[in-house]
Amino acid sequence: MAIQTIPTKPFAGQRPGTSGLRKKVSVFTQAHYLENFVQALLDVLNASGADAQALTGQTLVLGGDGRFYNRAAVQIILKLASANGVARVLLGRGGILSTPAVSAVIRRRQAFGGIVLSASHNPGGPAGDFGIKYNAGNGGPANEALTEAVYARTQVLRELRISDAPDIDIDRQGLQQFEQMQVDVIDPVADYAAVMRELFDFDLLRTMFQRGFTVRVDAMNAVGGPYARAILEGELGAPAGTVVNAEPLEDFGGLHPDPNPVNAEDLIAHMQQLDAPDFGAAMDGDADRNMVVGRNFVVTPSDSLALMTAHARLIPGYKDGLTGVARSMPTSAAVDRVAKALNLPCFETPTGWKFFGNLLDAGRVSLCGEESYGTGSSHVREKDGLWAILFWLSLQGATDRSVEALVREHWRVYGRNYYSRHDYEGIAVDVANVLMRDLRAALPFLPGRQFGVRQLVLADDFAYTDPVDGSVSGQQGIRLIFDDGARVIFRLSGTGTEGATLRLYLERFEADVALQDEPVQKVLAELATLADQVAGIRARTGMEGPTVAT
Ligand code: G16
Repeated sequence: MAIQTIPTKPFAGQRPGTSGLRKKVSVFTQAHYLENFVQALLDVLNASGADAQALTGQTLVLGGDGRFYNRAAVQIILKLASANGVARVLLGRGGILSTPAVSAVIRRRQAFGGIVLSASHNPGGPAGDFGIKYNAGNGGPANEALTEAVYARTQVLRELRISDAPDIDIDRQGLQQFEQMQVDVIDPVADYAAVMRELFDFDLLRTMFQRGFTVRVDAMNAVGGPYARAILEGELGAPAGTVVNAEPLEDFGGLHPDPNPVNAEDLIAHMQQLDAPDFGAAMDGDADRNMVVGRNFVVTPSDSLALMTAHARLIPGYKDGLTGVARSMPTSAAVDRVAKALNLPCFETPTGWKFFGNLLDAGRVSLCGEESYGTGSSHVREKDGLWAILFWLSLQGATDRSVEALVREHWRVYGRNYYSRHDYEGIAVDVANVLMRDLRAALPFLPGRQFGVRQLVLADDFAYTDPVDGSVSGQQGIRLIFDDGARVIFRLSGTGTEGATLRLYLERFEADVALQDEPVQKVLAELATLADQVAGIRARTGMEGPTVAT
């Protein structure tokens, strides 16, 4: 066994997107593709600046969502890590760790950082997607400075340092020696479950299940299954079968593990039946996203964040109140209304969980959320699907009210932010870029224009100055804001792997309780037409409407 130095050539396009590097499996399995990216990452971490420690001699956490290529990628990364001076790797058994679990393990064990193997909600299998991202010592996604440095390194990389040691047994828990590096194969659930026990009243949840409260959690054949089973069925006494699609499969059993009403239609159908469970929820590929569903009632992620903020004090982990809240810019402003009423600071960040990291580290926010079915808190530095499920269960236990009753009461008090996201997928990249370029060029001429009953009061390209480190991120989405508070936002997705996806976010506020029960798409149709009028989506893409509306 020896450390080899192997020549390599840079690949174009290894720039991480909204959340790490995501590509088709066929791209990742090209000779040296994964190796190059990981070598670049390790080089950057080993060259950390004067005030930062280098990786050599440190501990890294490693695990993924179990999708196709996960197991092979783990072996490759171990060989690179050992040859690049890593002292110890904490590896989830079977190569499995959910994204929030990686964050929990990094934090609890004070690791240097961690590598997550996941393309999140993107489909898996040999024809699907694979992904890799790095989380720093705070447990959160690497910031843009680091991801850019890794990208720059990939462009000049000429050599790999890699061990030729044989594969290790990743299914055997415990310590194994790998060259001069130790690999500690750990239970993927234990650290995460310990964090959940600190936040929630498990006795209350146990009592709910004893009294016959029924739940259906759809893990979508992805990594959330083992976590939900261990905690809900194992510890809290929910009946077996509460968690469905609970076995992580390499191709997610053909499901698209994105917990929204379109892709989790089976859950929606179950929650519409007469004998539906009291509560339903789904998680995505790496278990950081969640969708909350009551009986015949779907909660939008933006509303979920607003309700969590309003009721946080009912949950033991947040009983002393929140320091502040944050949402991504395209997320509805429902939470802003709660924050105002509770006199809490409320931050608006660009899309991407990484932008919450500084605010959480500085103690300026305790809860954060995004329209893309993500909610989380300061307990880790990632969004967290099962945490959100336990939060909503606890909320129902503490108030003895159903999901629907809680949301309707919320709308009555704060008003309803009607909200929808329209995705136009698979657009030619140049068409999408020209659309955004033309929109940007039109921005100066839009304010003051009348669109039906509304006047446009602000048109800009969202830019964010991080209040903690002062870094500036520009071109984060085009916002059209109207005099009645309605918003239309245009962004290109940073997580897709084929062509471009245009995301159109529509929002309108309704204070009148009598008007809060209208079909969402009907209420927002006028804004969708207006968006098309301004951006020429149909004419440019040739598409009659969005491929997915959630
Ligand atoms: C990632 C990011 C989220 C973001 C989402 C959608 O989620 O972590 O912050 O909201 O992508 O991003 P985009 O609109 O650019 O596609 P995940 O669950 O895919 O890691």
